Amino acid sequence: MNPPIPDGLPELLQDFTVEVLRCKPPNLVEFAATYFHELREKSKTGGLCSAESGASVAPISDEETGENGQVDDEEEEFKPPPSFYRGRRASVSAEPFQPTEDDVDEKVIHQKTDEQRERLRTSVKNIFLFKTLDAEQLHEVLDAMFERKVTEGEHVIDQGDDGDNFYVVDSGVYDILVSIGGQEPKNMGCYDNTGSFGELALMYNTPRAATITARTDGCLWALDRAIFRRIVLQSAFKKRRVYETFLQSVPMLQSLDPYERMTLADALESKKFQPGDCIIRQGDEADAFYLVENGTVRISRTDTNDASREVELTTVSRGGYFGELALVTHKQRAANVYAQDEVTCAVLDVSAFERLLGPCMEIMKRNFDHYEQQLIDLFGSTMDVTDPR
Ligand code: 1OR
Repeated sequence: MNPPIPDGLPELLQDFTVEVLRCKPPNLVEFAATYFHELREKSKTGGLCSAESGASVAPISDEETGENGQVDDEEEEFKPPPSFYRGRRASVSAEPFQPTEDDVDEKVIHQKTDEQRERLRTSVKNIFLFKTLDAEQLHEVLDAMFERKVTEGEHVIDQGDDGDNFYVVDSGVYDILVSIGGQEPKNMGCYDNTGSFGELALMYNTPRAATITARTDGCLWALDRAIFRRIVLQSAFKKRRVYETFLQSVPMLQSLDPYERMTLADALESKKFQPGDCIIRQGDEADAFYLVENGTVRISRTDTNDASREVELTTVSRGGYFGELALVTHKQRAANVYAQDEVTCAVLDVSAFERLLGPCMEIMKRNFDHYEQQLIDLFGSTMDVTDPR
């Protein structure tokens, strides 16, 4: 006699299989571990499952977004993504973010020498979370930041602790260690003389989601929690919210960790195009990567046999991307891209593309063979797809 099949097993395996087929994860074991871990968390908290496990997250509704795609409701309670309920005190971490909760109006000024101010200006140049600040806000933030010297081996942040400061790296190398489900912390990467960290606990009122240790002596710029929340938080948070939802739906980005998708959201900028606008011109230098948020673009290439003629190659709609080829190959633009109707793209500049989309490089490169084949089909030649002429 066959042993009885436990209740729920077929459904459990079926759901998991559907997610595997939907997400096509590069590492099945890693995906399974995360999927079942999050399923357990979900059953404990009764909460949502994040895109990391591939489980669906409701798309942002029209009522939630205004004309420019921003979240309208100022008083909305922002909940942290479930993947960050990983600290020691997971139950405490579910406290939602209240935008006005710890407002402080006083200006805080930490005096700095000219040399310090100059170093600080350089360090914050590429901090995505500061991109949404106007000149006055940025000035206030820079005034409020203070220097923190760090020695090799020092723990700047411990996973599970309460959040006090947001940090911008001035110098030094800092390891990111994450313990999932109480297991030994794993090294997830590092900040090498650049970047920022410590925003999650301040944004979502959650315990620290990672441990950050100094691999070398170094120097950080710290911003106090209350000032971070008053000046940086609202606009940055809204940007994350709007893009996170969109980014979860982009198939090419499925291999990114939810945290990596958030950082990507910080770096994106929306650009609108009118029907017929040329977004990319064949032969131009490449400076950005585009994800289609709304509308459709058409891609064409100058006919190799008749330079006055353009041959249609393909169209790309919401969730698709373009502009990666020249960035990856460091060559000129290989095709023209036009807005077919009203188009909104989320645009990533070249340095952010290189920093943030490394994990998706293989997926993009796989497409290059497809481009090559398309050109052979259209022009009958085996020319290099990366040749713009
Ligand atoms: P925090 O306030 O939680 C620790 O304090 C900081 O480490 C955190 O904010 C982030 O700024 C930073 N997952 C969570 N936090 C991370 C991660 C991370 N990387 C850096 N931090 N992951 C690594 C992604 C490459 C995902 C791990 C599963």
